[in-house]
Amino acid sequence: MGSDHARIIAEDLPGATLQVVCDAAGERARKVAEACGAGDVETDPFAVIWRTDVDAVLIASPDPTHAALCVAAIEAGKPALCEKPLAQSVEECLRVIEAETATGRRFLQFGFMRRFDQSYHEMKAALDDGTLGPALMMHNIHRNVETPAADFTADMAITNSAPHEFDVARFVLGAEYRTISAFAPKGAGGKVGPVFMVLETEAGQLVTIEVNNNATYGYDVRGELVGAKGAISLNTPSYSRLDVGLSSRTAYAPDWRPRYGEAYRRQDKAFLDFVRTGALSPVAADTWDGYVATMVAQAGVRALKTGQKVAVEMTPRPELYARGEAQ
Ligand code: ISE
Repeated sequence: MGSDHARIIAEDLPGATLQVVCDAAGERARKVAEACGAGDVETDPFAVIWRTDVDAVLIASPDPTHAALCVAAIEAGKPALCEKPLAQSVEECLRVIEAETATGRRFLQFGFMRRFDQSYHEMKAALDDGTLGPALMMHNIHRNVETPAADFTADMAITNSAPHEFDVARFVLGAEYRTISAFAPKGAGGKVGPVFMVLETEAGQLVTIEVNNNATYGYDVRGELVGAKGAISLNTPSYSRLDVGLSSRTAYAPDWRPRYGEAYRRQDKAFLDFVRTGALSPVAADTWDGYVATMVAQAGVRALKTGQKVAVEMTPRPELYARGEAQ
C-alpha cells in the first residue's frame, strides 16, 4: 500500500512532492523512491516525521505501528493520512484521541477509502435525497482471493478486513451501532475461514457483513442498501466483457488495489486539501471513525468467541469530532 500511495503522490497529486520514502527495509525504500522520483529514503519513520522538509506524512506500515506513528505526527504538528485500522486495541485508539484532542485541532485522516468510491457515493446519495425512503438494512459481502499476508489470523477477518464495512455502513447510513453478533461456518480446513456478522444500529436498522479472505475466485465486494421505497446495489466497475467459446465473462480484480484505485486517488487528494486548508473533507474518516471501527471489531471478536450478541459501547464523542450527522 505504501508504494501505491507513493505513486499517487508522485503522479496524481499536483502540488504535492514525494519528499521521503521510509521503510524498515532500506533497499525496498530505495526502489520505491527511485521508481517514484522521491528526494530521499529513510528507515526510521520517527525521524521522517520530525524532518523540517516534510509537511505531512502518509502511514502505510503494519497495523501494530499505526497508533504510535499517529501520536508522533500529532506531537510534531504534521497532518497524517494513516491506513486503516487506527490501532489494534480500544486503549491505543483512546491514547491517539487524547493526543489529538489535547491540541484542539485535527491532524489525522484514516484510510477508509471506500467512502470515496463512486458506487458507495451513489448509494449514500440515494438514501440522503430520499429516493430509497428510510433505510432498513444494508447487506455487505467482502471476499479476498486469499489472505493478504502470511501472518493473517482468523481474528483479522474481523479486525483487519471487516473495518471497511464497519466504517462504510456507518458512513452510508449516518448511524451508530448498538450490537454485533458473529458466526463462522465449519469446513474452511486449515485456512482462515469466512465470518458472518449481524449488527443492529441505534436507529433499528440491520447490517449484515460476510468476510471471506479465502474466496479464491476473485476480489469481490458487494453491497445492497434496502430502503422502505427501494434498494440500491454496488456495481463492480468492469471495462470489458469477453465473449468466446459459447461463454461471456468479465474479470474480477485480483485484490483491492485495482478495484479501489480511483477511490485511493480521491482519498489522497482530499488529504492534500486537508494539509493545505486544515479542513477535513466531510467524506473522510477521522480519528473518531477509526476508534469506532476498532471498537466494533473488538466487540465482533468477542461475539465470535462467546457466541453471544455483544453490545457496542462507545465512549462519549469529543467535541473535536462532532459532525453535522453521524458519519
Ligand atoms: C486489506 O488491509 C484491505 O484494506 C483491503 O481493502 C481488504 O480487502 C483486505 O481484506 C485487507 O486485508
